[in-house]
Amino acid sequence: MQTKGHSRNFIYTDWILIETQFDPDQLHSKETVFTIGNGYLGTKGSFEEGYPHALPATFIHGVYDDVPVVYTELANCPDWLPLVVIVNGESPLETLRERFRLDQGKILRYDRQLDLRYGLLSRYLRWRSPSGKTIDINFERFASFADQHVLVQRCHLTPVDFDGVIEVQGSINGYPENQGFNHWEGLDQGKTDQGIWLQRRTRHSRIELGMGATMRISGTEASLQVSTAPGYPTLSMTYLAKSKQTVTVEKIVTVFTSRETETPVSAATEKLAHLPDYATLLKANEQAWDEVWQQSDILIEGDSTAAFAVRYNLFQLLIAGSRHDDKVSIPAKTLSGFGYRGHIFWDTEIFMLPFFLFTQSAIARNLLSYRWHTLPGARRKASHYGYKGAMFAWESADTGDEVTPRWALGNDFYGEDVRIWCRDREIHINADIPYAAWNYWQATGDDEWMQQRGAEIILDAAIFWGSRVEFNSERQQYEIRGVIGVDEYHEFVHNNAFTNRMAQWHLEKAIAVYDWLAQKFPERATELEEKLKLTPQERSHWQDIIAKILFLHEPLTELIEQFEGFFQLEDINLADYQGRDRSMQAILGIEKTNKYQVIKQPDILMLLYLMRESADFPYNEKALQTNWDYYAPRTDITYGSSLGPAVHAILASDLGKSSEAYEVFMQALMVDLEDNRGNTSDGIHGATAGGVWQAVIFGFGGIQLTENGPVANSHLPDGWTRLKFKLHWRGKWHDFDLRKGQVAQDITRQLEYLHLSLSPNPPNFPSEASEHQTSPPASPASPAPSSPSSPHSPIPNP
Ligand code: IFM
Repeated sequence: MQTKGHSRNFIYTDWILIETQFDPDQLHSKETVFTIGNGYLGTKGSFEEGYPHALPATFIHGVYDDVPVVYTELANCPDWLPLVVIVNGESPLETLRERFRLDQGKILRYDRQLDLRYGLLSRYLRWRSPSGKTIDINFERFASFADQHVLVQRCHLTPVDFDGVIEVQGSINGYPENQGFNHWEGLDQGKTDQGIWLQRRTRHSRIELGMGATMRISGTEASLQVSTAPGYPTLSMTYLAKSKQTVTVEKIVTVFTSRETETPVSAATEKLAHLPDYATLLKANEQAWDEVWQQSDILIEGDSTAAFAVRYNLFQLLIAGSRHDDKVSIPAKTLSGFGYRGHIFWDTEIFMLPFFLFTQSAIARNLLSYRWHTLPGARRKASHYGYKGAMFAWESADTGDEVTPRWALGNDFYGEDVRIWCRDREIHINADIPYAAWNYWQATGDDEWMQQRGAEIILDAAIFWGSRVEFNSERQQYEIRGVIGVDEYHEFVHNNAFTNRMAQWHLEKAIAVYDWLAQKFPERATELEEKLKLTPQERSHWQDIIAKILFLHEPLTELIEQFEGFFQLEDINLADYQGRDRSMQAILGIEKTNKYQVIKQPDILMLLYLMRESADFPYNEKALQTNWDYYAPRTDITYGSSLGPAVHAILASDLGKSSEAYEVFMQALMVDLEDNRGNTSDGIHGATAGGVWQAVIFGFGGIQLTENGPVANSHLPDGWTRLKFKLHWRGKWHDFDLRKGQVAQDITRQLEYLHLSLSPNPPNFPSEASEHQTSPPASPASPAPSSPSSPHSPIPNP
């Protein structure tokens, strides 16, 4: 294994993250960093033997349960990790029983490794017990990528300087906690020929879970005992250990819930009874990962930190994306933490989805189908607020009903509670989801999905806008008042440019989709017209809104006002606050922040990014430069939202500001590996991970989507000598192998190139082909012809 790089906390090779020292102060953030998973569940990197204050957690997609204040949360599931090693004296009768634990005795070697290639987490330890017995212990675990219901652990034990009795206890802990709250009630437990099982049920949502476990030992004879302590079934193996002789213990766990089968316990025990051996399980897991990396990997040469860390971010997305269930989506903190309670935000569609869309489109389809399944909740929300159509939840969970907490509790006895307004006002999500659905269709040509599901999402969410806008008769324009834009530092604003333009874009696409449906699938069009009460009057209302929605922009300079009155707010020079370690909102307080021109995360710049390929208002070269110059210095990029840096990296890269682009890119890239926002313990920053992929592909790779497929006009950061990846686009794989110095940095040509025509015509291209196209590595992109009659326009945005 060749060491390639290191950071403050780790060293790593191309694929392996290595931690060589255990620091109890970083217990919780490291539990997040070493999360493993398989798209069905995620398990934090807690230790097999436990640790004081550890927060082991396994989250299974869709297993939500009620909880006060935040309505519902992903329930931490029974813990499959416990694997305890007890070193006894010379004989079983001896009373000195020393349990291996890191907070006692002496750690002589510590080495924790996460192998991204196969999702394998291992630890190599040499431990001296308080009484002086030394033992080498090597733990290994993976959540099978080949069979999502199978979880595997292995432990090699080698006494260094003693003979004696060793006991290994493997358990299932049926008392997992969500920060002090236990969601589970015990139903039953028992043993079979293969091992133990546990049956639990969530208290409110009544989701049943069945878990089974078996243990095997090799290298010695052992006696097996089964203990059925209530809620904590345990298998114990005891054997006589010899100095320098290695014994291997395997523990294999199976898990099902009533979301997949009516009889989770039988499914778990049945699978346990037919398990192949460890080597076969491992091989199947490796093959499954090989296939995925084959499509999703990014190779970077010349920058070992980026090379590893990009893969790390992709790994975290891959283990979070559900491959077999289209009723779930990826929470903001993936399946790796308690933060945001497993709720789903726009983070998924706008930040994470493009990675899946272009490399694992079946997962992208599942993610979007989740929104289709949750339309009933979105309709209930709209009707609750007095609107029509579907109003997607700002925070969504199993049903699609709004689950953003109304209040955040004050930090101390006398602190004021804070009203959270996003649930009521952060409505841009209603265009963000259709934006993603449209892009999925454009990139895949999946007409089947569009007519069955996508169209209903796009049309019903458009109906919402029709009822949400207000006509200002003085101005003779439509307005959207009382919103929170992407920039959450301003909590009650009128005519936020992002919201207004995205709503307008959405209505344009809704009309295009309706026309396409009426032409290609008239029965489905009629069905939806009836179901959604979609009348010709409604559609002409949309046209009227498209023509007359207010957009505050200065045509001469192309400067866009973030919302009405933004330019009248007090200005701020963020350089005056240099050396701070908190967000501007934390420094100024909520009320005061509202009064300043300080922005939590790119808002206008986010809009320009999303519109960059539409060649449509407001995107153009001058607009990008002008608005960057105005808004970038006013954005709290380091301490505001973690969603910001990747977006800035892409735009800075477009503008030829390569060192600035790289600097903010690194902030995004290392957000969890370096815990640079101090909240990695809450879980992986899923949106940032998705933003990292977009920054590499669309920023540094300079990928633009043309009629002839994706084309690169790369601007690789200093030091990067090679960038290699592939994209799946309209039925074909496109391989890119970009080398430094071979592509001219020509911002003018690049921006001209973005001005592709936008036509409302639906796509019309072959839906599946396996042809591979290798892009010429050295050729700068040549401007694509923009033909208004092209059946492939409009080009989707990344
Ligand atoms: O969705 C984001 C939002 O844009 C900024 N605050 C955190 C949310 C969840 O990541």
